[in-house]
Amino acid sequence: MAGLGYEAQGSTGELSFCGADNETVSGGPCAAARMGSVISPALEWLLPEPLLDPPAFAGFGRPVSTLLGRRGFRDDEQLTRFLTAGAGALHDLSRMADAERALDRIDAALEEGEPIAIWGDYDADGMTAIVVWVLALQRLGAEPIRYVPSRLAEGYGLSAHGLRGLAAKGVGLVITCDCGVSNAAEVEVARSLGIDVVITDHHLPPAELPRAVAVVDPHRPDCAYPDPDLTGAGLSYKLAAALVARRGVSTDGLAAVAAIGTVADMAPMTGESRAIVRLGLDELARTSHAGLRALLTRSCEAPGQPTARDLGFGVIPRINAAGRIADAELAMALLLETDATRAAALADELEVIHEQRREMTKVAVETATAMAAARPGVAPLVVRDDAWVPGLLGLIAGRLADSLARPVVAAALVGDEVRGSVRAPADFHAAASMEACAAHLLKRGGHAAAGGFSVAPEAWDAFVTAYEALGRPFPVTSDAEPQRPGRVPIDLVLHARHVDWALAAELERLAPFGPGHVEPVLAITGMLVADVRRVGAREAHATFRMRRGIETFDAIAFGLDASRVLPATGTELDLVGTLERDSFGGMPHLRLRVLDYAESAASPLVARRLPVPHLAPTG
Ligand SMILES: [Mn+2]
Repeated sequence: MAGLGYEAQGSTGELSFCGADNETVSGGPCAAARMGSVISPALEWLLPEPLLDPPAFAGFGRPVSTLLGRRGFRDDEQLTRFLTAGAGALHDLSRMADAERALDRIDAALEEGEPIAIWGDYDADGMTAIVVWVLALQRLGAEPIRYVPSRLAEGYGLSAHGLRGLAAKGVGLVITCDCGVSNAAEVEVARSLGIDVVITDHHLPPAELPRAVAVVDPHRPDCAYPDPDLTGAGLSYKLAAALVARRGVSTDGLAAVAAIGTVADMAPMTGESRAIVRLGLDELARTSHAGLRALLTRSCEAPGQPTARDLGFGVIPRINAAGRIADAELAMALLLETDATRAAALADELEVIHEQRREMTKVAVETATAMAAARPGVAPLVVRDDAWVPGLLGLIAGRLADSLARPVVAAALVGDEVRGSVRAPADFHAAASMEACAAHLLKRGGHAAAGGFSVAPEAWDAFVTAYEALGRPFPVTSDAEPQRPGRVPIDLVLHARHVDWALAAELERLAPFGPGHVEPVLAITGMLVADVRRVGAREAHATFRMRRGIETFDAIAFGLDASRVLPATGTELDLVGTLERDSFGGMPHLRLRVLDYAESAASPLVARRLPVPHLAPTG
């Protein structure tokens, strides 16, 4: 019965306007051109395709049913399986190549009391993967050494230096997580030192696998595992949970940590990763673990009910901050701390690091933005400042690439070499671009959207000349359309009167969101501006009090561009954003997190504006 809005009118009710088609109506071209002073959208609104015959799902009104139909759901059974994905959705490990061999070797080490080391990575996936293994092995009576390579001195993956140190400590077994599959040479070093290596990794393996005791990687061509999208932490969880289950020990609490790494590595929120995140969020909600509680208290909107969004925007940036500008050990120590007093102290320390990281990133992005402004149109663009720390290069390149919609390299002198991070839109292949300039580079690695490299300082100028000459798209054969900045795909177009708690509750049931299943974006029409004002430090945000009939409706735009014109009181305004429950200050109320807005007269929604939608009983 709920939700008779534009969506609910069905496709026949969706009007074409001004020659624009229904799928992609860009920035209100007709109305905006007509009226110069009218507030137009800042982004391009990609309106949803009308569904001829939207399916109906039990427990969902027509708007959300339509959305689910657009996302490919066909019947209640399929939808329920997706929404309730949990332990039952985890795949059996028997089809994972080498998993059995890996577990057998670890079992043997436990039997013998052989010293074990866990080798991970300095990002949130790598750190949480280590913690999952440590928690599991502690439950089985072992106290493994945890090893994160130095970002400055060693870099990503196994290193001969680190392996020698572990050998000196008597380590007989190294388990890698989130790395290792490309370390054939280092595995030979380990062998010569008498160390067995069990590799668990989710990166693409090279043609020739390392000669390790076991190489567990769902991307192995000979691996029949049904879901290759596990992250380093997710894969560690699968193996570690199987190991403790072999001995009849509880796996409780392992998914809580694995969920953090799974969200951090942007795993699709569809398959097994979705099940791990759902299990993990449940565990986090009821955890009494001191370290996790201390972290959640400082980083979640409602620490008793953490969401994937809390992980993405609160928990993970804090864990990553340790690995970027301080020491990964700080974050891992916190995730493993069982004493409340010590956990609070560690969490406070991490809080300071996190704040420093934010400030350093802000300053660096401002510098980089100024460099970019001096070179308009250059793409790919290379920026370098030797004051930047290596842990921030990826963030700087990413922010700049997003805001400019151009491929960007951010680089800095680190020790005796220049390191760079590439971030690129869809028409530019980062790994291929480095390949094309390989003659200038010392090291390189990455994939389509991101990569990293190092170059000798004396080769820097030649590299920049060659790299910026690549042009885009790259490779040139690519027919990918150059990415334009600022597009927002919209899931539902609704009249304000249909935005209510029932709709919010239906949308909440679809969480967790992530790649492959993004948080639904609504475009809402039918509201007048009661009051809009800039708020926050440096007036970075704007709050909207809207009027719909006799009711008010709140919205907030975080990080609203300073140049964006605010609408005057009484303006008819269409809002685009995500619906959220705001509990700040006690009484929970509905709020739209605004991505963009436009005066109704200039809004792309005029293409969908219908004759007054009458509320009539349906279904
Ligand atoms: Mn990873």
